[in-house]
This record gives sequence, C-alpha cells and structure tokens, in this order.
Amino acid sequence: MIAVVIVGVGVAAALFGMGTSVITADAGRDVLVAGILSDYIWQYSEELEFWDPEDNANFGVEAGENGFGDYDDVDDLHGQIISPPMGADGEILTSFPNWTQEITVAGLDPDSFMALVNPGITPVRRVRVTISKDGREVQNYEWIVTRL
Ligand SMILES: [Ca+2]
Ligand SMILES: [Ca+2]
Repeated sequence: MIAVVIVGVGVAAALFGMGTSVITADAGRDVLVAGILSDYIWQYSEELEFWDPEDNANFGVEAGENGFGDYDDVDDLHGQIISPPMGADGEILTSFPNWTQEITVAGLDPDSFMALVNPGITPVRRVRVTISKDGREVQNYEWIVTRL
C-alpha cells in the first residue's frame, strides 16, 4: 500500500491574458479539463504498489510489462507520455485527441521530502503529471507517494 499527499499545482502562465491576472473563459475550461486528466492519473496510481511485487530493485517498467494493463508499481509510470490521454481505468479518451498526460517519477530524500535522490534507495517518490493541450503546457500537478 501507499500513502499520497498533493504537494503542488502549477498553472501555465501562458493561460493568462497579457498584463492581467484574469483567466479567460477558454483558459478556465482548459484548466478544468487539465485538473480532471491529472486526477485520472492520481486515481490510476492509487491502485499501484510502491515497489514492483516481483522485482523491487528496478526503477521504471519491468521486463514483460507492456502497457497500463500490466503496470503494477508507481515507478512504472515514469516517462509515460499518453496522448490521447487516459482515464482512471486506463481507457484511452479518444474525444480529447489534442491533450497529453506526461508523467515523471523521482526519488525524494525521506528526511527533507525535497532533495532528489536515487529512487532505488528511498521509500519516498514524487509523481509529477504535466497536462498539455496542442503541445502547450496547461497545468502540472505533483504529489508525494510513500511506502506504508
Ligand atoms: Ca512493475
Ligand atoms: Ca517498476
């Protein structure tokens, strides 16, 4: 099992009008969609183990794992670029063809929860999902996953 805590949400500056902090209606809708698409990755990741059940020293996808139906630990998500994006159940959302979910997973120092460290030696991971539309970042989300 894993424990999860949100640590950051960033909205791309390009969404805001020049010289104003008022977000436009279209940009607001895009931020809403981005929030939903990142939440799908969160939901998917909640079902994963912290370490791979069969090869826990490895970081990334293990041999024989060929897609989201096979992934079974959090770091299997590292480097995944999904476009069209996927839902929480792994189903591809073909009605959002110009949207992308990009996932990175890193190891964090267990004392500071800040410094990046070798993910093979720490029980703390930072998951970052960047949501883009037409190749432009709309929003990114970060959360920390720890082994229980
Ligand atoms: Ca795995
Ligand atoms: Ca793995």
